[in-house]
Amino acid sequence: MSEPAPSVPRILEGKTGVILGVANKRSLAWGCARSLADAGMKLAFTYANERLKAAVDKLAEECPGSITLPCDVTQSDEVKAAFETIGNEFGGLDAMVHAIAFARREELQGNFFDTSKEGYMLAHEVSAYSLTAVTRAALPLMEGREGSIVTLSYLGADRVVPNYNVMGIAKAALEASVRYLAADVGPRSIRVNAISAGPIRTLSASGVKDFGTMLDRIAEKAPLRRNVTAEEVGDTCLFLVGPHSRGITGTTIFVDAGYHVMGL
Ligand code: 1JT
Repeated sequence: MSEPAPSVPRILEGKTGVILGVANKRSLAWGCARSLADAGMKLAFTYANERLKAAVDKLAEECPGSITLPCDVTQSDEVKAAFETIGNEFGGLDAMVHAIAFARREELQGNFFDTSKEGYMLAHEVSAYSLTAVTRAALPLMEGREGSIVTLSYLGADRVVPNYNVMGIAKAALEASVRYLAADVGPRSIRVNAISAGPIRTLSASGVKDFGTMLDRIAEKAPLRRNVTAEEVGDTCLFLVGPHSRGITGTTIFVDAGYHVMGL
């Protein structure tokens, strides 16, 4: 059963949003969904394939008025259909949270120079290009509503993090996309930002070797001397979606206990 909803200000009452990338309760996408739903937002959840449907359906039950729908972001017809359904069900969109990334496990270890062309292309298609594809699809639904788009990144976009490899290149492309998209859609009063999250134990991270050791090293070095949680990422997402961030677009905000400011 779900915990009783914390009493937070319902600043997103009457607003609608779509969350792409929930896989399970630990997903950063779920942290974002919880924060937005607790603030009163009505949500649509997308899942990439039938294997994920049951889990997403179950989590969506915890969010009143929410819907779930299939959307493999590599299939333009599925993207089109998903946003058509959202338009019909919700009549418009105030927010979109893009929390999708993929790379083959063999590309997240060893030398970056061994990345295959196919592995490179796949990581970029799913993790970077998809933001542009779904932004284009969401635009007609956000017209005249001061929409906000949020995506998730990682420090590996800016620095060499051993083993992050092709995902670092894809996240750099994602963060550059955030800037170009922000410039494109800003004149329509739509904002686009990224959250660069510290590492968190999620399904994606479960395949990464020595992930636990990495979390411990980060907790020792970070100014706050700890790792971050999906709830903390979710609350920054709430800030970026809500009116308090109305002057912010095109940027990447770190939610990493301060780790990125350290030189050694
Ligand atoms: C993907 C995966 C994207 C893991 C990810 C990710 N963004 C952050 N992580 C966690 C992570 C992973 C590595 C790392 C540091 C953090 C898994 C595949 C799907 C895309 O390197 C030190 C490898």
